[in-house]
Amino acid sequence: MPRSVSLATTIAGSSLTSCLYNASGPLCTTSEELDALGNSEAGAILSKSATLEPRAGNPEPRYVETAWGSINSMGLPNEGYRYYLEYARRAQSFGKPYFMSVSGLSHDDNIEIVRALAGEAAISAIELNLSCPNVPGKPQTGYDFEQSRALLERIFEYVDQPLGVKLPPYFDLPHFDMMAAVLNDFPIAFVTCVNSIGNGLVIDVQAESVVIKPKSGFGGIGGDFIKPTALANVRKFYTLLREDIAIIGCGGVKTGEDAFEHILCGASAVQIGTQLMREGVDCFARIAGELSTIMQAKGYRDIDSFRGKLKSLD
Ligand code: RRO
Repeated sequence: MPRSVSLATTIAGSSLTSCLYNASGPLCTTSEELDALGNSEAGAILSKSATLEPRAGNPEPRYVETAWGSINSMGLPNEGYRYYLEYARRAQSFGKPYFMSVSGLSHDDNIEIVRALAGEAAISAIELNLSCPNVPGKPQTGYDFEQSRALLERIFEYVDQPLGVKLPPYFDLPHFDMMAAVLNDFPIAFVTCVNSIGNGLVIDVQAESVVIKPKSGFGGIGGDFIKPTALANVRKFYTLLREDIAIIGCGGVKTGEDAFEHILCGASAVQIGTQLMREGVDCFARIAGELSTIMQAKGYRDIDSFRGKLKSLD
């Protein structure tokens, strides 16, 4: 990385030496995977969305890579929140923030988990997942504005650490306004835009079949196709939310140029999902190098020099 360039950022009061880290989901479920993130150039460690109790998740095959990205219906496989709480102490040795993703199966579960995490200083922040598309029978909370408000009202009675939310992608402009009106009423530290585009379908023409087993083949779409949607969501929430709410971009980031685009739209940090699955933790150093080269060529010394400064044509 060119010396004159800094990729440092601050999220929820925590300093990150690199604005690039993992999306919750790929390669962050076991302590070995979390250690690998700790030893990599990722700016933070974010754990797999945790439920109250451990879950095996949906039947396999449940993740398939395609030429353009991925489809998944993992179904929230995770070790249960106690495991990720316990891991927080070990995470400290890496000298970078440790964020915990929480995705209780009910409002009560989410409350119970955030109450249990209270007082644990080694958890730098909580990313509350309002957007898992893959648990049969459980709608995505983020698409129900009243439910989102009701959950946040209860969560903020109990939560101790700074809290952000992981949102599903929105596609209709009034929906951005409606969700922003909810979020602006709470002391939210950050929003992560976006989760996978829910319930897509990938087909194997040779076999005349779907490619993943759960939910008749329907699953969350990640990768190249979701970048324009992710950028739109980052941009919209950057313009609609209070200034103190950081935006974290997630969706379609394979290169330094992709990360640059997210930051230009307003992202203070950028998460990597499908590409992390494909390439492993070396993606963080590679993308950091590419982003630094772009910044140096443009004369930007840090990400605040261009964050949010996307130009319009009018
Ligand atoms: O585990 C999953 O199936 C999953 C989750 Br929790 C999520 O938030 N997003 C996604 O694409 N898959």
